[in-house]
This record gives sequence, C-alpha cells and structure tokens, in this order.
Amino acid sequence: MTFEMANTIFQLPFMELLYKAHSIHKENFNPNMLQTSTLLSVKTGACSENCSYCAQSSHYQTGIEKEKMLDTIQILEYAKLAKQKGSTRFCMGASGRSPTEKELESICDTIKEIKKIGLETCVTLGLLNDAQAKKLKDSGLDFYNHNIDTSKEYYSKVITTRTFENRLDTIKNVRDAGLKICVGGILGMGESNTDRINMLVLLANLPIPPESIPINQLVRIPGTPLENGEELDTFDFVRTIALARILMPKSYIRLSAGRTQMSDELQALCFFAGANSVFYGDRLLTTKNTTPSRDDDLFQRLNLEKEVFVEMQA
Ligand code: SAM
Ligand code: DTB
Ligand code: SF4
Repeated sequence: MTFEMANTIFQLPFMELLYKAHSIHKENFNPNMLQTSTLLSVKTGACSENCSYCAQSSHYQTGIEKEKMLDTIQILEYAKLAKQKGSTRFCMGASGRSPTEKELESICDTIKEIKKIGLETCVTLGLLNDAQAKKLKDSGLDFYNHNIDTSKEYYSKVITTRTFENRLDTIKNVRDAGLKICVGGILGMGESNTDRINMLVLLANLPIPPESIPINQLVRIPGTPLENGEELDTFDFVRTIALARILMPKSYIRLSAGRTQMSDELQALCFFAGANSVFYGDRLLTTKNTTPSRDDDLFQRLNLEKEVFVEMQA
C-alpha cells in the first residue's frame, strides 16, 4: 500500500468512503457487535519520557501522584470485576520508558492469574528487548500494546526522549516472540491528514498488520504542551477510522481515549466506519472514561451487542 493509494481512499467523498468502509467491515465482522475492554493503570506517573500528550510525564506539572506497581492480588480484584461487568479483554498500562526486571516478573505472575479467569490480556509497559518480550509470551499474554502514536515525520514534534525507530524495534521484538500486537496512535496533536495516512500505511505494510489498532483522540491534559492545541475536525477523525478499516479489514479497531468528548452521533459514525471495540469502565489511565451507564444506554439505542469471549485454540 502506497501513500498515494491510501490518500485517494481518504479523500473520497465522505459518504462513499463510509459506504466502502462499512461494506468491508460487514464482510469481516458482525457490525452489530462491539468488543469491550477494561483498562487499568498498574503503575502511574513519574515517567522519564517527555511525550507531550501525557499526564504521567515527569517533565510536566500535571498534578498526577506517583504510584508504584500494583501487586497481583490488587490487579486480580479489578480483573474479576471487569469480567463480571461484561468485559472480555483486560488491558494493563504502566508508566515508564521500559519495565524493570522486577516489574516484569510481577506482571508475568499477574497475567498467569488473569488468564485463569478467562479474559483476553493486553499490557503496555514501554520499550522491550527480545528477552522481555519472550517472558511475556511465556506467561500467556495475548497482546502487547505499543503505539507509534503518529507518523515517522511528526514523531519528534511530540516526543524527543526516544525515537520512532525505538518503537518499531520493540514492535518487532514483540512480534518475533509470537505475541499479537496492538499498535495505533493519537489524533488531535496538531498532525496533518498526511501524518494520519502515513501512520496507517506504515501499520498496513508491517509484515503482519496489527491485530488491534487503537485510535485515540487526544485527551487534553492541563500542564502538558498539547493542552491548548488546535481542535480536531471530527469528520477527519471518522475518515481516519474508515481508512484503518479499509487498509486492515480483519483487525479490531479500537475507539480508545477521547470518547467523553464525543457525541453519541459521532461515536455511532465511528462504529459505522469500522470501529468495533471500546474501553468500558469508569476510568482510562489517569482520566475519566465515558460512564458504563452512558455506554449501556448508547449500545441499547444502537442495538449493539457486547462480544462474548471465546478462547482461541492454539
Ligand atoms: N508507558 C508506556 C508507553 O508509553 O508505551 C505505556 C503507557 S502509555 C500511557 C500508552 C498509550 O496511551 C500512549 O502510547 C498513547 O498512545 C496513549 N495516551 C497517553 N496519554 C494520552 C492522552 N492524553 N490522550 C490520548 N491518548 C493517550
Ligand atoms: C491506548 O492506545 N490508549 C490507552 C491504552 N492504549 C493504554 C490509554 C489512553 C490514555 C488516556 C489518557 C489517560 O487516561 O491518562
Ligand atoms: Fe511515559 Fe508512556 Fe506517558 Fe510517554 S506515554 S510519558 S512513556 S507513560
């Protein structure tokens, strides 16, 4: 897939683009089904990295208190609750450039316990070498989340404490370890449509495209450099979801952060364009998520059903 081909799709008349994306969505998924994931911050704040969007970077005054890594028993309580409330996927996020060996051991123990209660697992712990990725695979982890966030060209405008290549190296290590990958980005950081298209083309051209693609709308965090950035055109947001669906027909596209700011109608358009997973639960990492009662109401009005977890046979 070239940039030119993807750009032609992105620039289609909006209705044609949506029709095309929805047709592809329908061929590959039940369009009335959503997967729900619950997210938990298992280690919060005091991060050495300077990601301009993030509440947890120690480079900015955001008022986030540092919390050390939660232990297995604490995390398991949240996982059981998530399962009870109908989530089929449990995602754990940790602040930091990369995990310490002690933190990795602890997360591996936690993953083993969560798998026993029958949830799909995803973790995001920052940069990993190949041995660390293998340890996670051996613990039974399903997915590793590691976002490229934006295009290669725009990356250094957002983060300077690591490079885009560092991110790609980790994605390769995770893939080589046999894990499924969850890789996406953030829209609304001042990037252009060209950056958004380039980001998706890069993902579609990976040896195996990510099975899971989170598309976050920037949550503006007071105290970060992106606090007062330019507003995102919501139709460009929907176009990006549609392009992701067309370029990666079989992947889960996750309408991730930013739903509290979205109307019900905008979310419905995103689902029509191919988004088929959301975070379900009161909180994301450091910010509020859409409440489960608002979600339940929306899903009911749109006749959307929550997907049931089916363990894949190896
Ligand atoms: N520290 C690890 C890392 O950066 O890879 C994992 C946690 S980090 C918070 C996970 C992802 O959350 C980031 O890569 C970014 O895409 C997303 N994210 C963080 N803050 C956000 C914000 N304010 N708005 C939208 N997405 C955000
Ligand atoms: C992803 O792409 N989005 C999630 C998850 N992966 C870890 C994180 C969203 C964070 C939103 C801002 C916050 O709550 O701090
Ligand atoms: Fe740290 Fe991850 Fe936030 Fe960047 S996104 S500041 S690496 S927690």
